[in-house]
Formats: sequence, structure tokens, C-alpha cells
Amino acid sequence: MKQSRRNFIKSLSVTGLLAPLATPLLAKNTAVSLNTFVVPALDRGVRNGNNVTFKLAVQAGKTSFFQGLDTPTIGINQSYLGPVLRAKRGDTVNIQVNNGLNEVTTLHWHGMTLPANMDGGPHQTIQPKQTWLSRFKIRQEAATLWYHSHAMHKTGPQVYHGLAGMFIIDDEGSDKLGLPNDYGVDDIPCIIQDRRFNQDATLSYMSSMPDRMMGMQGSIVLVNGVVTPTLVAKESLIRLRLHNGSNARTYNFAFSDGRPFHVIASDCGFLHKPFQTNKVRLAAAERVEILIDLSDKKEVILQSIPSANGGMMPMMQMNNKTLTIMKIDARQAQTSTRKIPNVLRNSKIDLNPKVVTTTRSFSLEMGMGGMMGGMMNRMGGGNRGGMFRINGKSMDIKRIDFQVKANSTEVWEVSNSSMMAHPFHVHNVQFRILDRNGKRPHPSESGLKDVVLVPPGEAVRIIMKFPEYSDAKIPYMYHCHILEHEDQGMMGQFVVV
Ligand SMILES: [Cu+2]
Repeated sequence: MKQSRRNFIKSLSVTGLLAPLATPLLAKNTAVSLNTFVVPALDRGVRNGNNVTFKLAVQAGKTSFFQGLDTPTIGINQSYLGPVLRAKRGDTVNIQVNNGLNEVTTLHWHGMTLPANMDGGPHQTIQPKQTWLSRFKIRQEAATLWYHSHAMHKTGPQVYHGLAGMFIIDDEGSDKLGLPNDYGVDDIPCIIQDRRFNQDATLSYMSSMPDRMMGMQGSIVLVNGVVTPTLVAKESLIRLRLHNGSNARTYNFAFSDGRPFHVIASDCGFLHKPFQTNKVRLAAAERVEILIDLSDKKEVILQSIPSANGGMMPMMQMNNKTLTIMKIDARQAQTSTRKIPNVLRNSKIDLNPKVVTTTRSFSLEMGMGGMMGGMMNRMGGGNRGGMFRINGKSMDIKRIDFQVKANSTEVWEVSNSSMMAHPFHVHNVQFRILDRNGKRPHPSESGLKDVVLVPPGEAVRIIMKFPEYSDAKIPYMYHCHILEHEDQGMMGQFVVV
């Protein structure tokens, strides 16, 4: 399926964009393109009371990221990415996922609390031409979640080619806050992904050693599948749901004029109150919702600025350049009637360290030591080692790493002995960050989360309560959300009993 709705920049020549692989493309991408911002299709499913049915077709297709050139991609109900799914707390969703690819896939509901067999992880494989039904009740609060392939060893390439989308949950309170909530008008999803293209416009994937080590980083930024678009703002106060849908890159978002904005939500729900800042860090798979005041009716560029704590290896520092994400043109914006609320949630997050029954430690490890260890262990018949490990072990789909008790509250301490930062994700729970090396987390990550970036040399403690769903056989995953690290073994499995 071709997508013709996109207008592509004429001022950037094809040869300029599609330079040879060895040439860094970042500099060429600092010019803002004239591409029109695309609001993803909204899919509220077919509603029957509180039962909502979604039909999703995973399919291969072709997408024109550059004028006159087709890129082979994967999408859901379209050629690249999928619709934004939207449902309410209290709904029971029935999601039919048909696999139209020639290879196995899965669809994982990232950030969702649900029974293990409905999670869409590597155990819920969907063979070509088969349909998988995922059915679960949404019990968590309003949040910006997402969904993506989680196929064993194939998550990285499948997501890179487009197998992902956003999943918005609303609840009783979220519409009463007076926040901008007109979808696509003043409440705008932004799936941000960096990609690298070959000269023939095909996506370049895992073509160098740094890709393998650091994960796939691209030089071209897409927002909702469009190269550095321009969003024409209709209102003077807008809410962006920023989702880092990249395979590996951590962004440090800021506006070109340094203007302040308010962070109102993190991965799994609203912060206690809006937090004003002029930059926010977002690792792969993380989300924040921000409010931007455009009442000066100017043009401004959303950038990723250099970060002292971008978490990349010093010798391959790629986060030391300013990246253009998108332009916001507010010259035609109407004066918004929306206000920034003082308080976003009245109740505290109910995760009490006093009721913790179990504390676990996780060490994120990568490098040659493991390769040697892996060789030794393979000789000894063990299954440890590999380049990417958690607690000395690479992922083995046949091994359950530990058991968790349903309804229990646990603290996990995640430390990083490697040379780069890893975004750590746990399935089925929303957690709170207790501290980083003993220090309180940054206000922008004080809310409920499902991903936490763990920089080198840091130990991060997170607290979470496991819901009552139990299944002694089917596990949930915990893993690094740099998808190439996950695919190469930085992942483990737990069951809830
Ligand atoms: Cu990692």
C-alpha cells in the first residue's frame, strides 16, 4: 500500500538526503523540512457497552519518506506504523491481530497490566496468515502507552521497519482536568523515531559494529512516519504526547528558543502537578506529555540537544549534536481557552516501601567478558554469557529466571556496569522510581513509569506492585529497551504465581 498523503520536501535534493552510508547525514538533517505533520489515524474500535473490538492487520508495504522513492516497510492497517488505539479504563478490549507478514511476529501492549498470555511477548507468537486474539480489561489510569512487535530476535528489525503504534487510555478524571484534549487539534501524538536510509531509500539496519553494540541510531528523524515535519498549531496551548519510538536513541528534548514548557505525564500517567522545565530527557520506549504555550504565535523548533548524560560510549558519542525533530508554526494559532491546571492527580501513587516483601538486584552487562564467559559456558554446556546479559545471563526463552507472588510489592535495584546507558523495562507493572544512586529522581520522572534509563555506574531503585494475574507457565519479560540489546540477549523472564 502506498501512502500518497504525505508531501515531501522539494528543497532537499534526493542525492543530498540519500548520501552514501559512510557519510554522516546529521548535518543535512538540521534544516527543517517542509513536510506536513501527519496526525495518525485514530482507532476507537467497535464499541458494544464496555466491550471494544479492534481489528489489526500487520502487513508489509511501501512508504514514500522521500519524494518519488518507495521504502519497503511494515505497518498495521497501513504501510508504516499503526493507528492510535484508544480505549477507557474499565473497557474490555478484544484485539484481533492478523499476521500478513511472511515471518513470525507478535504484538505487545507496552505499559499494560494484563494476564501473561495476553501480553504479546515472545511466547504469544503469531504465525504468518494466523490471527491472535488478545482480550483484557483495562484497569489502569489514563496514560499514553504503545504497542509493538516483541518477536524473539526480531523485535529490532520489525519495529525499525514500522511495526509499532500508540495506545491511549482515558479515565474518568482525565477529561475533567481541562487539559487540551481535542485529538489532532491541541492534543497531538508524536511518535519520534530515528532512521538510516540506503541510497535506494531502503532502510539500513545493523550494517556496522556500532549498530550491534549501541543499537540502531539513524540520522533522519521521523515524527509519525514523516521526515522532520512542520506542525501548524491551531491553538496557542498544545499538548504533545511525545513517545520515543526509536530503537536505541535517547533524546534530550528542548525548544530552539529555550522556551519553558510543562511536563504533565510520564509513561503510565499524570504527574502530581505540572513540572516546568526547558528540557526533558526521553530514552527509547519512554513517553512524556508536555504542554507548550504558543501564545507568542511564533515558529519554534523542537530539537534534541546535546546531553552530558546521553549515555553513549564516549568514543562513539552521537548525542553531541543538535537534532531537529519538528517545527511548530504557531503564526495562525487561535488563543486557547485551556489553562494549565495546578494539580493533575489528587491521590498519591499507592506504592508503599513499607509493604515490600522482596528486593531483587539486576546488573546490566555487556562486552567481551561475557563473550569469553559465554564460550566457556558453552563448552561446559551452560547457558550463560553472550555479549548482552542481565546478572550474567543472556535471554533463554526456555529459562524462567524467577517467580514473583501475585499482589506483592517488590523493590528492584537495577545497576549498570557497562559503558552505556540502558533503558530498563518491566512488563505488566507500573513502577515508581525510588532513587538514583540514593538521590531522588528528577521531577519529570516522579510519576508512574514502565521504563527507566539506567546510566553507566548508576543504581536505580524502582518499586512496583504486581497485580493478581497469575500463570505458573507463561512468563512476562524484563529487558533493555534498546531493541538490538534485547534481541541479542539483554532480557529475562519471570512468572507471577
Ligand atoms: Cu541496553
